[in-house]
Amino acid sequence: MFCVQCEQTIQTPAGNGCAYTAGMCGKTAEISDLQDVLVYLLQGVSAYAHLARQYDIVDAEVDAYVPQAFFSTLTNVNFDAKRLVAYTERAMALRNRMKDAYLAACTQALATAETPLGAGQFELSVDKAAMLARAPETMVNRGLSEVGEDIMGLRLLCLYGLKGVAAYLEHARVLGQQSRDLFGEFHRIMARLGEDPSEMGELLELSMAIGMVNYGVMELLDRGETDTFGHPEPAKVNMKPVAGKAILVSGHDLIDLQHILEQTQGKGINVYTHGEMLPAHAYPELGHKFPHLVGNYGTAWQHQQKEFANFPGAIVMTSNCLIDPEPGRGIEGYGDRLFTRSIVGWPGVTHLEGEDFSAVIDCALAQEGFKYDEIPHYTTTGFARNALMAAAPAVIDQVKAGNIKHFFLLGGCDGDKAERNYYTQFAAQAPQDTLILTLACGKFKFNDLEFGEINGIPRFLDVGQCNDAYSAIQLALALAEAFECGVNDLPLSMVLSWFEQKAIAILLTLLALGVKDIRVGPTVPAFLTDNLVAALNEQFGLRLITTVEQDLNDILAA
Ligand code: FS2
Ligand code: SF4
Repeated sequence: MFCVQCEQTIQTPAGNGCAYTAGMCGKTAEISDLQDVLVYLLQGVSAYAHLARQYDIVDAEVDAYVPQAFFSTLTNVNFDAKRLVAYTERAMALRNRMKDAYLAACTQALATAETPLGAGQFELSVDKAAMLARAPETMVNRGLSEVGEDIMGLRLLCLYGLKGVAAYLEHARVLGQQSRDLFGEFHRIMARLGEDPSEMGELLELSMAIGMVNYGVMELLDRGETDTFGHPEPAKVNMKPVAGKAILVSGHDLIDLQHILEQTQGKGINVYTHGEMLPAHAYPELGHKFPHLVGNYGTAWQHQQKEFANFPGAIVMTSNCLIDPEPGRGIEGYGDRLFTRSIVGWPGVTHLEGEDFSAVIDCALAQEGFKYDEIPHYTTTGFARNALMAAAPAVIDQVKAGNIKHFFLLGGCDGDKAERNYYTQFAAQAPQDTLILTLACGKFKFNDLEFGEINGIPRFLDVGQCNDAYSAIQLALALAEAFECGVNDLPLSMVLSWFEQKAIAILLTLLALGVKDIRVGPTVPAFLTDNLVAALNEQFGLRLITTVEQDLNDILAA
């Protein structure tokens, strides 16, 4: 196995990456190897999907399938060998279908068919043993000794960034939003990565193309969410439980939450959000419509083993981040109360397809539920695009009057490392005449603090999930227009926290849009070499966080 895609990857002086019997996330060597074979084969599917587009052959099932199956290999998504083998079988069938369609079109046009290099030529009789036997040739760091660490680092930046794009393509697809052009660009890049490109210039171009395709996909997803559930309106969310039977919904797929809310109406069950689902409270067709969506339970993903063990009801994981539901170490397992959806999987945990959540409801009714109300504690969420635009004129007035001096976007993932307390301290120490925008699960590091207001404008603005980076970008563009300057000239600083591959995709989007001087933490991605970090610093001003005091001083002095 070799995997270096997330922030908690193993780092040693001898080399970075999870490379032995299991990763820090609990992914075994077997699962990692199966995922490598799946990804390589998917690159081959994209190779033929890309070639077939020359003849205007577009297969909607292939367009949907490649990102969906690729998403299953993202950190903390799918640990189930059986399902990974099944995804690979399907990928092989679709690769052959695309190849046949392309070859037939070439024959008809009397043209010579191209043979894609690398992944496009991969043949496999799909079963687990055969996949494991072929895994070494598909490992994500294949060819390292020929190309060196800098080129490998750029390949991995592209591969992992594109994996984040795949996740957002799938989230948009389940809301009925698909784009032929964006799928086409996705296949082009996926196919090229399967050919193991080795030129630094080309890989840098590909990374910027990934950033731009991700911008389009986040826009698509924003449309899917706002068309389906309305535009978020800021909502106060109780972060403490109330008495009664309970269902907890985690992950990013709002449509699952809607189904659950509809099907639990009048059944005496309270529904709670968890982690990245928190912003759902702000959507008119979710939080505003269903009073039995009573609040949020718990914090970010890395605390789920304790929080889920103590949750006296059923738990639904709609997307990442999932970790072992039978942890031991004195923590009671909850695998029998856990349900996975979409591409999420854990062996032995019930996986639900379709729109019927009666198994979840039955499970919740059989559990004890919360015995009493805890004293409420609130956070506010829902400052997405429309709410931010509505507030923009007042914000601009306060900037002009000198009452708002700076904006911080303190967004991204949460995680286990103690160094992540930087983000709590940064939020707490940001001067009173500054606004803090946040998004994604990193907000749980500070969304229980009191920030107050500046002349009626809340100092703390929770924009939403990670993909709502799209909303934050729209605000930055609107402010730049209002002040007749570039985004980089605004008193706006981005201090991001990364954990998994969606954060890589968003970072590439910001870089591709020309945003400079972004700070990232708690560490630099382990696949980026010192040379690459230096190059990104030179070109984009990208830098690692230092101390809160130093960074605040530097930012505010600039
Ligand atoms: Fe948090 Fe995990 Fe949103 Fe990430 S719940 S680290 O997937 O995408 O952020
Ligand atoms: Fe290691 Fe992260 Fe890969 Fe898991 S996802 S194996 S922790 S690098």
